Amino acid sequence: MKFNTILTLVAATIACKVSAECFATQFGQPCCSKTTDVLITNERGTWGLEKGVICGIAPASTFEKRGNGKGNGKGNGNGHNKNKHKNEYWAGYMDKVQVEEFCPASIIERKENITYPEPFKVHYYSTTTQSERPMNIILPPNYNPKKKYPVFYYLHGIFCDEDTMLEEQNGTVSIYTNLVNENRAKEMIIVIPYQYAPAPGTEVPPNLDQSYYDGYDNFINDLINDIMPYMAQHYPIATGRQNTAIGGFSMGGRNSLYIGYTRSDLFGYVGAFSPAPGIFETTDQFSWHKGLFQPDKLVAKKKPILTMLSCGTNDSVVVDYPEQYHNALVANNQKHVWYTIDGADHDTTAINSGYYNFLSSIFNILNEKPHESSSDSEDSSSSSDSE
Ligand code: FER
Repeated sequence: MKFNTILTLVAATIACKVSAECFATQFGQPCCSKTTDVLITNERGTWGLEKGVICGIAPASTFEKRGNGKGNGKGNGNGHNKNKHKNEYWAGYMDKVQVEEFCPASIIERKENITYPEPFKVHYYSTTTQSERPMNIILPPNYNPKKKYPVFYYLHGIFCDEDTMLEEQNGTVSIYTNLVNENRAKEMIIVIPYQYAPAPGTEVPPNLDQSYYDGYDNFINDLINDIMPYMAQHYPIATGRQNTAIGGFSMGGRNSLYIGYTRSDLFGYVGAFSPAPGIFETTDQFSWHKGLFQPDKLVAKKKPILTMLSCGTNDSVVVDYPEQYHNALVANNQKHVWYTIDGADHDTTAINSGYYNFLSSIFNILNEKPHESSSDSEDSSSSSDSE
């Protein structure tokens, strides 16, 4: 990514460690070795923070095990989810996700016998920035304006723009189309906006400073108040959180978590691939971040149908921040899928992997029979809601 070329980065190790036994280890967390400062208390116990990782201080005296929240590991079994009540329909969805650590080369490469959709750029007026703004759209292969399609908002990294995710090596068009061709992803509209959306009068040159991150933090308003209404007005989109996904790489992953968990009423699927620092207040190797949630407030009002977090084990840019988010979700009893990509840095391998696993899991595809055609639309997604 451009980020790598702009900065000299200090390599750091990812803290994917296993620790000595205590109550915390059953939740995939280490025990605190020194600290007794309480970060969060929940029904599992009291938790502290050591070297950026949530650790267990003491178990709750009356602990009641819940049926979820384990959230770590690759491929979460294959529980069969019978559609009982509307509110429970999605309950086991995340258990059906089968993560594949690396996106296969055969899914990244373009094939001669397949027609790939051509992304195109539109401009919309943003009341948030009070300016015309660009965004790219990918319509499904065999697009039929009489159908209705779910929408995936895909967010780029820092110092990038609406074109970056369309660079061929990122696989945005090829992975999507190859998966649809194999009936392994639903037909959807993919929207790739420009994420730097400063409030009028607050624009600053790109830099590693909170004054610049503010323009990214404000993107939530541009997306919800300007882009989503634009999409509803101009394209045949299926509405509702069960038809709306948000995901992205690095700065885009951070914002997907932020937006998805702030507006869980609007987004049912959240993908954070190598998410950047800034969800919680912190100072990383580059700068101070004001934080978007208190650690114990990273909680969705409506349970996500799927939250997926990933990162390379050798990520030298966001280092262990993705793992911290995973830890916070565990501590907050927020079910999610978390996996690491062995040896990957802050790079295309990590992007391809996150995108591949997310695309092949969203919009209820895991409840469809294998090889069933996924392109039928009016009910290309269930009308049920998750809460
Ligand atoms: C940071 C480190 C990395 C940061 C952002 C990033 C907001 C994002 C990297 C990327 O998008 O590739 O401290 O601050």
